[in-house]
Amino acid sequence: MGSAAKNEKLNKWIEEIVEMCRPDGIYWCDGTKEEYDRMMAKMVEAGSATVLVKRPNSFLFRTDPSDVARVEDRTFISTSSKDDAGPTNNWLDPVVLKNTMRGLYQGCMKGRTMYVIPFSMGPIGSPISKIGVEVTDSPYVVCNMHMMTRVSARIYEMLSAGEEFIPCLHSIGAPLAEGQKDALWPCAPIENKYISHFPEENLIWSYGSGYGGNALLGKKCLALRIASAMARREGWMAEHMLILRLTNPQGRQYHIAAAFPSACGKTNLAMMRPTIPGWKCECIGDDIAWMKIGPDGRLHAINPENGFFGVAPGTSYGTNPMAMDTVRENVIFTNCALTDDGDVWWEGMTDEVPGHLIDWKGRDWTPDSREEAAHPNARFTALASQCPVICKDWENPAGVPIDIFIFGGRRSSVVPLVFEAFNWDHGVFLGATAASETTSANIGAVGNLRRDPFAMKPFCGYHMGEYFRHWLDMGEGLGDKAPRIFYVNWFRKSPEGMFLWPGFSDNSRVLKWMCERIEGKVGARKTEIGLLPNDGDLDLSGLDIAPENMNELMRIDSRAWRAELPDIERHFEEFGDRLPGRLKKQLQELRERLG
Ligand code: O2Y
Ligand code: MN
Repeated sequence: MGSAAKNEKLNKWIEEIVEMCRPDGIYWCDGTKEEYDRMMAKMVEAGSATVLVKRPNSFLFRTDPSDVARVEDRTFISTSSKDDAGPTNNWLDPVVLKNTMRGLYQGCMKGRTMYVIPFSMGPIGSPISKIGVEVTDSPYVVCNMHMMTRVSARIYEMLSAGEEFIPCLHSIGAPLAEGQKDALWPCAPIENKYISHFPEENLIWSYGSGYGGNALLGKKCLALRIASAMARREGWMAEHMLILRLTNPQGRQYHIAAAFPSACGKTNLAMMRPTIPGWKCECIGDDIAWMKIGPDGRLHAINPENGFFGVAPGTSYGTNPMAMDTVRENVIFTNCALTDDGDVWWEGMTDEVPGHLIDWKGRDWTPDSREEAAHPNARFTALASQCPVICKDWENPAGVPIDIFIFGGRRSSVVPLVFEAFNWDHGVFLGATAASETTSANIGAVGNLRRDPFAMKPFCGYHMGEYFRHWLDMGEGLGDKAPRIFYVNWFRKSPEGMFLWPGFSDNSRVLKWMCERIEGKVGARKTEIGLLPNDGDLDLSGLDIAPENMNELMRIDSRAWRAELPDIERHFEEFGDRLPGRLKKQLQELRERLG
């Protein structure tokens, strides 16, 4: 077996995988455009990719209907002790899980090529970055990894020089017998899908799915689940957060990192164009932030990713023009509908609905069809560098200094538009109790309240109680250089069920208030739940919003907040004795303030 790197651990690992998975051949990726083009051409020839004649160098894939999203039920944090995975994770004993998975991996790459993908999460060589090597039998994964991570032959040189790496094993779990015709989207049945993490040895094993977060292992698996466990051990932070830079008319820059559960508009906020005159917003990342305390004592963040794996439905020139411009060319679309003239379409993309489409399942579709044309979790994969508002510092190896953390969720009532935490511990309490109402685009029955601490429930690679403690510890390390913490809710509704706040570009008004709080330019009124804007301090100029709607947006209903307490108590009880006493104290203080 030839190898592209002189690294004993890598080569031994690859040998073991070859022995177990039995691929027909091995291909060592180099991340070049030529490699991408060649692999994409093969997939077009095989019929699994469709060329989009209307979008230069862009392709459409349709997955198997059973393989359309992350599979949380099949995602495991496998630590020696169950307690270390905590109550928010599925756990299996590592010996048992590895045994089961070895059985599945046996011969699973027969009839296929095994690709070795060397990649960096974060700019190659940044002190905050990490190297991974993904082994996969899916050419779709290779092409997506080219965009979502930095795939490069330079990584082989770093590995040859002894650099550490995180091994990520992936198989779609669909071996081909001699002469067997391949499926357009081969994958394994749901009961054989496993997305497994072994945080004690920084190892990822994924089997059976070719989709998104299950298969592009640099993203949720490495950059969040494994990285969060590493970050705790090493004293940094791996968070499910967008990063943006806001610049005021005087040129002062503010860096904001915001955590929202899936389906709350993170990509839209990350690429927002402010409505307030003179303010500028630039995108650094839309999903993940890695943060370390720098030599200046401040928290510096990088976006470890190289691209966007964004939800297509609902994205339009109205909701996110910058995303629309990002996906004009060089894009991989997955599970979108195909137009008759060779473009993609999805629900919410245009006001006018095309008269005929091929839907995400490959069937004729008209507006009379009963099902949606694009899958609700249809995606675009595009390079971050193609975003018109990408920040010039988005690849700065030192990262950007974070001024503001924002938490939030989708709440049709109770939670006001914006408030500030009293202090770090209170901010951690807000993150730890963050909740969102479920929509058709995410988990559970529509309208259920789901506690999703720090938007990390599906992504924390260890016990969530310890994760809260880590946040408290980081606050101690940062002292008076810690970012200020805010909580927002863009989704409050009137009693008639109408959204009260316009959202999107007008969210810049809320961000401006946060920046002015930092500068000490505006005060705030102390309430039971936190610090709220004083009347007149939120810049509403040019916005046609009825005063009664503003009042409702900012209203604090103490009774409704008191009614939240039992749910927060139940939520905290889940973490048992691993729940930090300082968070119990925060809950007690909230209880007392509410009276
Ligand atoms: O369903 C998937 O595999 C993708 S999930 C995803 C993709 C990009 C950014 N965030 C998410 C998420 O679920 O938070
Ligand atoms: Mn996400």
